[in-house]
Amino acid sequence: MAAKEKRMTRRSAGAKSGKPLVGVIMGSQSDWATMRFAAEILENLGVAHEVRIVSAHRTPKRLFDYAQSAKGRGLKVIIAGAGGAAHLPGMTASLTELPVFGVPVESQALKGQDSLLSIVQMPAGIPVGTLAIGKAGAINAALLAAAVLALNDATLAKRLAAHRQRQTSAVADMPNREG
Ligand code: RP5
Repeated sequence: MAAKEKRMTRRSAGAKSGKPLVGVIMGSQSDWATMRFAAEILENLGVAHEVRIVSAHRTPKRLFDYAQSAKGRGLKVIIAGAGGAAHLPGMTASLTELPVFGVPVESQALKGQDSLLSIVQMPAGIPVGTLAIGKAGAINAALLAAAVLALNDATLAKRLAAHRQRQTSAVADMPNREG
């Protein structure tokens, strides 16, 4: 794929083969500010992943090519983030048998309510696992993708457990009254 298609591939040291297992796609460069949190979590957990801009309405051919080749290329899960009338996750899910997790990106006009409803209200038959709007959704999509992969990867399961443990340990017993 050409550089102009803004491809970014991240290989993680802990991944068995280095081949991407998770595809993180987004409708626009502007979505990166949100979707980078998904990539960050995958990076920290050592999950091999790739990051692409794939717009359902601006680059429909790219979307078809990406989704239809995803399984054959070895991807196991796709995380798709989009804002506005966010048809990207649903269209992606319609073109692949892989599990697709949708992240509603916060739009300016409606604060991501439009994105959320577009992604979550899939008619029966083509599921999209829909996360929260914005950063929390991006983080949780990555954690969910890792949890799916961890079902068949004991090393990753341990990393996920350690991640949770660090999160738990970081919660103080009492609030800092100065903060
Ligand atoms: C969607 O429209 C994208 O997912 C993005 O969230 C939104 C706005 O895109 P830009 O106008 O910033 O490219 O396609």
